[in-house]
Amino acid sequence: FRLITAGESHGKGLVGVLEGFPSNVAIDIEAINKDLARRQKGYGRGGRMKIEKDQVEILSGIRGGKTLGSPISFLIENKDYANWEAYMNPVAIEEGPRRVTEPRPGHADLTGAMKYGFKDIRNVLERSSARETAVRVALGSIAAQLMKVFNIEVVSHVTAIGKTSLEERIEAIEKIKLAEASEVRCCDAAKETAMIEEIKKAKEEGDSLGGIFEIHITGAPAGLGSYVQWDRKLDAKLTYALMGIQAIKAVEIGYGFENAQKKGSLVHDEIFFQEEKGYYRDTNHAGGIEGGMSNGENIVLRCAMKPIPTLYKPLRTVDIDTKKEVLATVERSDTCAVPAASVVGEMVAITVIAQEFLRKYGADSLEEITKRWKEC
Ligand code: EPS
Repeated sequence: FRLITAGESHGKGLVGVLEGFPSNVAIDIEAINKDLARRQKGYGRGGRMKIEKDQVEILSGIRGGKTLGSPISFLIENKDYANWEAYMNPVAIEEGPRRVTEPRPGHADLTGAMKYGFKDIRNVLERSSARETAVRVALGSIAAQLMKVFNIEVVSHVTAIGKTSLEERIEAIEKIKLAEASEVRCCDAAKETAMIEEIKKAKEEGDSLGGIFEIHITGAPAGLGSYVQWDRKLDAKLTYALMGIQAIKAVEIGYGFENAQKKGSLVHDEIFFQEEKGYYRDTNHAGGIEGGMSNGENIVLRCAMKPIPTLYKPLRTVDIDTKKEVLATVERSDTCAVPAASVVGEMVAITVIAQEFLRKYGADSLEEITKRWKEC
């Protein structure tokens, strides 16, 4: 299936379209709304999240709680549009008051305005905003509901914010799930406190913070993706999609960077077999992907998010009207959105897994897919 998202941050709303999704899949709309609410949480978010209460309004493709195989489309309303109508109306706007001419270093602002020929940077920031990730969460939540039928699930947790990071990698899914109750999605209570302190301090200083989150996918069968062509590799597809999330600057599969500094004998996961289990490994340094294919172990992905470029203590930049040195625009913003990005990452990753799953097992109806899945 393919996906498309639309919508400006302070426009009327956000729209998602999912085309090629199979029929007869039961969709719980409240579960989508729950995932949207998970994305809105997180210590370090700004004032905007107090205004919004993201919910999907399904426009097509689902009837009586089941997918039709036709394009699924939905709307997520921007409640803040009520405050922005005069500046964001599609027909006529009040020019001037909300015009932005001081591009923020690290943001799409300057290059976006140059590329599309804008004299108002607002035209760029409205779409480059991470508000768009709400749509990708809703799309991913639909994909996740399909994957759950086949016992494939996704979890995530934050492993670092600013200078605070977990000392060890955690592989136990039950432990990772504890992150759900944390304000920063961190499953270690001491680190959670330190992360919150760092965010508080950054906020006081008018600064922002990035961090790292980890995604674990359980239950994926061996053989998603393929080794036969570079652009069919599962790791290539996952990293492509995850790098498409705003502010993500690096993605690692399993112990990718650590493995690079070890001998092969310490890196590669030995293969075992048991009648009841089939093939399995006792270690998972590969992060569940070998030769561009899932190998049946948990798929482990780590993403690094840069600090948000909107600063209350702005950096130097150049005004696009005068070409004089000025301080960058100060827009209302979040101090840290790593916990929110962790939820987005989950949903983006499970979307890719669902796409590859359907490529392997068929994509018309749930019944057909189930039959193929049982046969393989
Ligand atoms: C964002 C700036 C803030 C964030 C926003 C992303 O919005 P505003 O400018 O309205 O205060 O809250 O994130 C969301 C709206 C969201 O839903 O995640 C930005 O510039 O990227």
